[in-house]
Amino acid sequence: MAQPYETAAIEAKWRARWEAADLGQVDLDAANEVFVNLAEFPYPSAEGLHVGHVFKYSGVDVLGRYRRMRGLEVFQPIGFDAFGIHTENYALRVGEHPKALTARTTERFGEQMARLGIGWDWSRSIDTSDPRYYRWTQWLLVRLFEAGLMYRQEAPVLWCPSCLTVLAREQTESGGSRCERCDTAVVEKVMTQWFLRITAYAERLVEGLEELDWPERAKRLQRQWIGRSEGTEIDFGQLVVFTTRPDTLPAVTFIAVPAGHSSAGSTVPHPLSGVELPVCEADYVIDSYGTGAVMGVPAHDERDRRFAESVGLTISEAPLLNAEQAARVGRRAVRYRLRDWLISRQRYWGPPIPIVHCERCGPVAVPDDQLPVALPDVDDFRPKGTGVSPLATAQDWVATACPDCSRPALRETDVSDTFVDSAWYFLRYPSTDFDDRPWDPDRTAKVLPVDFYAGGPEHVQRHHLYARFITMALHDLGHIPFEEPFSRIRLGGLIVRDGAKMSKSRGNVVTPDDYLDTVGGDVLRGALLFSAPWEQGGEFTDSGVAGIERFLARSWRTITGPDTGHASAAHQAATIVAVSNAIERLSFNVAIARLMEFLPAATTPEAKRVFVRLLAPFAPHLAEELWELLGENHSVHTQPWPEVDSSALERTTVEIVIQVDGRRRGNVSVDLGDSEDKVVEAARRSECGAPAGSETSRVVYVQDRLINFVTH
Ligand code: ANZ
Ligand code: ZN
Repeated sequence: MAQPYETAAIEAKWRARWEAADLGQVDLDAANEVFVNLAEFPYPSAEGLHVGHVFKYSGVDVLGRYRRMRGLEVFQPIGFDAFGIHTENYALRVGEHPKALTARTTERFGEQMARLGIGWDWSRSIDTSDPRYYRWTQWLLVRLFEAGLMYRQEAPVLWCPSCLTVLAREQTESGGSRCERCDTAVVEKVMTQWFLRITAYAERLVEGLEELDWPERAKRLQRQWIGRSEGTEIDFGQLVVFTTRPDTLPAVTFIAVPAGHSSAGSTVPHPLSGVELPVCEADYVIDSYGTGAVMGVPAHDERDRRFAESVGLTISEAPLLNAEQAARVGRRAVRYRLRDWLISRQRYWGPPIPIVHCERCGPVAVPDDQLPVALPDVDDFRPKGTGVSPLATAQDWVATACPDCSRPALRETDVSDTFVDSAWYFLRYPSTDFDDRPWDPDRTAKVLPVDFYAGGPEHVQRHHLYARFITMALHDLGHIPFEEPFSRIRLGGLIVRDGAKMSKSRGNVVTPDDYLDTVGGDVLRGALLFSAPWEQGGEFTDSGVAGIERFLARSWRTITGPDTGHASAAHQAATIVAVSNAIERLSFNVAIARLMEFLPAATTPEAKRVFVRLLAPFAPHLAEELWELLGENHSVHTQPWPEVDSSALERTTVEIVIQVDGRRRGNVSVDLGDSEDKVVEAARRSECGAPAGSETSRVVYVQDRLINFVTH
């Protein structure tokens, strides 16, 4: 069997065979239990995949292939988040129509993913810019409008003078001052815009986190973003303030309001002393937080002190109220930092918001049987900067009849935010074969929610939050049976090069093509996964690529070589356990290291069959070829995962010490090598007083030894 390992030929051969056999496809109706293994779908807003994508998708694919071999029906769909500002800005830059661009780039992305051997179910792919998809995005908005969860309001909004559109606060950086897409300083404008009432769900969005299997970091980020605050509302005459320090009331010497507030310049009475206090304009008061007015306590609050000193206001050292007195000065109130979600975009490349404006009836939703409201073709799709979308230039399209009274009326010309498209896309995947409904109720109940979601930390405060809100709203409106979309989330780390994030300006960008053409898909995915634990991210180096290249070549030689050795049952069992555990905790680098270490022992027919199956999730093409050369039936990817001979196993569990703020509270027994998340869970289950997520500020985990919950 001494044949050369011809990577390119082998990979092309299996790609074609898998495609013909629809290997990625799962019959959702016939399946018993479906495991939804989901990765965030890409914006096709570049010429091809980034190695960061390759790292993320390869990890998801390893997990999916592994679970399939463990006997689960794994549904692993992919699509394209093609509508929206990301794609449109790229189209503007390269001077191509976004529709033509999307057609080209989605094709490219698909090709690259196939060359990486990523086993998506392409039969259920979606493209958010396809009318067959956005018809249902519009349907969703109509449902929200009917339920009072979508409304139109004049409000100060953030406008990007470069992207020429308003942005959600979530799409700005540096505390709402810069556009996240182009880094231009944003300006405030007062405009009439569409909003989704996410604030109605603020409480549930906080509470629901408790039950989810998400990294603590993701929960913390969402909690911070929602910004729940318990405080007191106190009346100062006609003005109401929100404070978390009612005990400081005696020391209040002024009231601060935002510039332009109607009470600025007047005075209001102190509720205890009756003394008239000045109402001052201060730029640190946020109009939309709390009650929009702050009681100024310069003796106890740093910002108030600086302000009082700068404008010469009195500072009072009056004694604080005790707890009992403080409870009587106002009303308990809960306030949130979260604002309603601004979804209007004065752009071209998105779903037209499905509303008609009638002089007599006001804004009227487009009836379901007239959806989709197709995006009109316009000659010039560039944003105009006039505050209206380029859709307004399509006059024949704008002029329509009111769905209610049939009089002449005008279409809404704004399109909706791209985050609306992605807030529900996972609901569509299982039901792409239905054109008369957004999702089929039975299919949905059987397949969803998503079992595993591979995300990016940059999406926690937006996409993940929006998807949770939309899921809760759809649940309440009776459209789906669950309230949380993603039972388990893990956040992928960043791949860097030369110690730095890849960027054009640094000149350290590597493209997957450079490697796909030379070393092939198996080596590229292996090299990325070997660089670091998936959740941590790591460094992409050419020596890493060379290392995996050597390992796969050695695998080829050993497996196609003579049966000589004598394998140890204990070694084999320990390898199977270690590789399985490492995959479960997404430490693919550790799994590959165990395979490297086991390879020299894979010299008996039995050990070779074990090795090739363990290798299959990582190097799908090579493993398939080796499986065939071993005389086995197609396909290695549908084989059962190797069984562990438990009598051959040595120690695999360890006792972990549980601490709270450094004090020992007990012990818990876990599997050797368990992840932090698993140990956190086990510690909480053990009832030794490990605090809940909301009470934990930080967790310190020393692998296989100790876990410390920090609560302050
Ligand atoms: C008096 C006071 C005294 C306050 C003191 C703090 C310390 P969190 O915890 O984030 O909810 N505040 C209330 N509304 C505000 C607004 N619209 N813009 C800016 N600041 C606002 O913060 C609540 C505290 O932030 C409130 O409690 C209020 O200042 C301020 F020694 O009231 B405090
Ligand atoms: Zn009308």
